[in-house]
Amino acid sequence: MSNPYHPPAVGVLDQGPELIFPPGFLWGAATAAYQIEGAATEGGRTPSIWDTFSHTEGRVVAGHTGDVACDHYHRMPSDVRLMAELGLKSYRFSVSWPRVQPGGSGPANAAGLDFYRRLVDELLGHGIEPWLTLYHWDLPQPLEDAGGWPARDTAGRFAEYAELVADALGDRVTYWTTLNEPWCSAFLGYGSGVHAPGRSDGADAVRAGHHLMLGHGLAVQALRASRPQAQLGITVNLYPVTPASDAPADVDAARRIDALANRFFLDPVLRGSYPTDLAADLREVTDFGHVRDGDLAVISTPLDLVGVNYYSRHVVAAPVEGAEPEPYWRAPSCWPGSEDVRFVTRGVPVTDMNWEIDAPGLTETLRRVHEEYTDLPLYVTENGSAFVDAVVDGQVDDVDRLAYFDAHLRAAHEAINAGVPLRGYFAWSLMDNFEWAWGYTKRFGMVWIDYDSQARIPKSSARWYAEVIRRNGLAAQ
Ligand code: IFM
Repeated sequence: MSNPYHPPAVGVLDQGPELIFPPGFLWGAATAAYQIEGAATEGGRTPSIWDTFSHTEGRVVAGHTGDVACDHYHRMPSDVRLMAELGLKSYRFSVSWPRVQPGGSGPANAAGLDFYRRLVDELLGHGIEPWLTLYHWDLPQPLEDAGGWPARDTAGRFAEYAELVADALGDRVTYWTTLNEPWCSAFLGYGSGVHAPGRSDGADAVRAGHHLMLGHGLAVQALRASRPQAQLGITVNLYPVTPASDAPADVDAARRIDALANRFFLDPVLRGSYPTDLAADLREVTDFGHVRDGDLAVISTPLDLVGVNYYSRHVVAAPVEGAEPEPYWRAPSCWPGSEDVRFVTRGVPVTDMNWEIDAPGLTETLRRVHEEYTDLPLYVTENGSAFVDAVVDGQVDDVDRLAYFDAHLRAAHEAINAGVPLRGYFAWSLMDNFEWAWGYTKRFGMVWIDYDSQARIPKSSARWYAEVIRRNGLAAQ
């Protein structure tokens, strides 16, 4: 039986002078609560790990915090009007756990839920499909104090929180994703410590990854029970991983990084097992004693969709003597058990994050998920780029970002042509925002934010994207 929520993706493409996407393709843009809302202490909200982290000296560039961010909490109605002007069909946002359940336990906070009720009602009133993410990294601080994601109890707490949100918003939200990018929460948060809560222990990172997925599975079960009509999924950040050469040592380095970056999450969620090579690679780090009987059945609870976030490719090689350690997400501590793998820079154009631009990698990634893992509908739940923008005569002409989107949409279209049931695409991000450890120094938005005046200026990419949405496709090249 065809699924009424996901229009068909294959066999309906116009092959004429334009690249036309399937009817009903869900064109959207995404944000996350801590990155845009501000109002950190209003309406009963309590601190999350990102409040603590960003207020700790030396953790975030220039000491930036999300205290005010884009002030979206106060400007939400006009932000939704802007989305409507751009013609967005959907808006992907995240709910702030410490706003709706202060402290991470106990009853819901009516004022917090009310903000999201109003947001959803505004969206629906403008014909924009709300897409709700339950967890985009803002763990309530008391849950971190009790052990954080390395502690099993956090998974159960997450499911309770999911139920509170479902009770309040389940009557008006169809699309739900549980976690955003559990790799980042686990490996940047507990492995390298460059993200909140800033801990650095390989075994904890692996435990965190498992408990995040356990929380995901428990939340899916709770949501399914209370909202049988909801469309449920998870968002994972995936990378094609390519060996720098066909030398066996480079091929093995690529296998190890692929296991940690991709298969660590895809296999449990979509196959109900951990990859056997991963356990062998990690034997010095953990014995996986934290995995209990029944966990993998919970983690692989059936879904309705899979969200893929795509930004770049990893090219890896075996170590060379005396090589310099890599920065940020290439730091060895992000990759427990693969500390000696080297990430190779190919000299291709990069974004302001220094991430290599590799649009074919999106096609490859979507095809892999579909061909190796699942027939479920796929959505690109994030794709985008940071570049240095400037306001000139009141305009922001972000040609590099526009070209990035254009190339990646062509790659997405190619995946559809290859048979991938891709049903939507969400640009990251609707607006410039708090880019985690980089604070406000990196701009990913289609809409410029003036952080002094909070003025919004749609950039060239926003106007271009509005036209893509209007025509449901791109001009042929
Ligand atoms: O800003 C982040 C987002 O929160 C998660 N995915 C990657 C984006 C760019 O780094």
